[in-house]
Amino acid sequence: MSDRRRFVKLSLLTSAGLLAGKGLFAKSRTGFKPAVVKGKPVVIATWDFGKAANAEAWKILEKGGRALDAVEAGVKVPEADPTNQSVGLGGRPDRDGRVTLDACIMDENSKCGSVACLEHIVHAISVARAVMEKTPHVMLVGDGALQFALECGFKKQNLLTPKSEAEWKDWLKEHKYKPVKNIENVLPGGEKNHDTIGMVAMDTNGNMSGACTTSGLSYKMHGRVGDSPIIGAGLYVDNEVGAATSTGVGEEVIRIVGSHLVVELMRQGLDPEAACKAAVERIIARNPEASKEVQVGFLALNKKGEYGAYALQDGFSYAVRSGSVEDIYHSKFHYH
Ligand code: SD4
Repeated sequence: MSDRRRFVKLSLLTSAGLLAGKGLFAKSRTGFKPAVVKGKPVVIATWDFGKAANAEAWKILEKGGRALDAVEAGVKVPEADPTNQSVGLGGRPDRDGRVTLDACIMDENSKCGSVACLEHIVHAISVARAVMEKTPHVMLVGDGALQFALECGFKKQNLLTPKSEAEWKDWLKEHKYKPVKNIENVLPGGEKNHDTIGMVAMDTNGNMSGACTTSGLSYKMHGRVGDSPIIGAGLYVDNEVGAATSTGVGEEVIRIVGSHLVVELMRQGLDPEAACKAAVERIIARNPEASKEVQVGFLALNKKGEYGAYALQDGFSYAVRSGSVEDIYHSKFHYH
């Protein structure tokens, strides 16, 4: 997994070479500096699997469709993928063996919807959108979220795949059944045990939306909710300024209301990467020792179509799709 993430590719499409000559791209051999593409439409998403999600979102954006529809369609790709063990179907369960999903969505009018600790429904993001569009509320949790989803016609199904179930049973053998700080961050063998898809987009009309969906930290306590469904923490969109999303250990993100912070920093004039970096530094300043042990990554897009990311640790990647770029980049990070 980490090797794959270290794999950095900066293969811009053919026109990119010409554009680079004109200084439109900040081209870098390492790939650490993202190409700056001003313009719309554009969609960015967390991790390598964001690339396939962006491709789905792009089908809507390139036809002039709405960013809200694009981000929902985009994140449904990893939600439906049983091999992705951090989102939707096939997500790793909590300590009780229950797959509980967190998701939220936000549009250009600051309308938003969210579900937390939702079981048995693959497309948590679509339930979140239904909360936004069909109820007077922003957030539904647990049984109430499930009840609402079923009333809306979503299909109930078992989200625990045989692979995730077998791994959970193995995990139970070696781990004490109690919360231990940071045990959630790394699986036996050193593999990181969590990811999330956070996606933000700007459509041809210049409107921005975002979506974030996850099964959360693996083997979390039952009922634990992370940053991903919390508007302002895992996702924030301000159509005047920009949008941001996060991945990593949600508790750290919630403490600084991370995505909202990134957007506010962009409002004050920081570019997306600088805003993400400042948010990461806020986490470090709050608790320098704890910040060494966890991963958090932020990803942001501003109204000009510029994007950037920053993470606590090495390994965070993000995918970009625009009229001239379809690629995966390696985020800069603090701890070397
Ligand atoms: C959470 N932020 O539940 C999510 C998990 C995640 O990379 O993003 N992991 O805390």
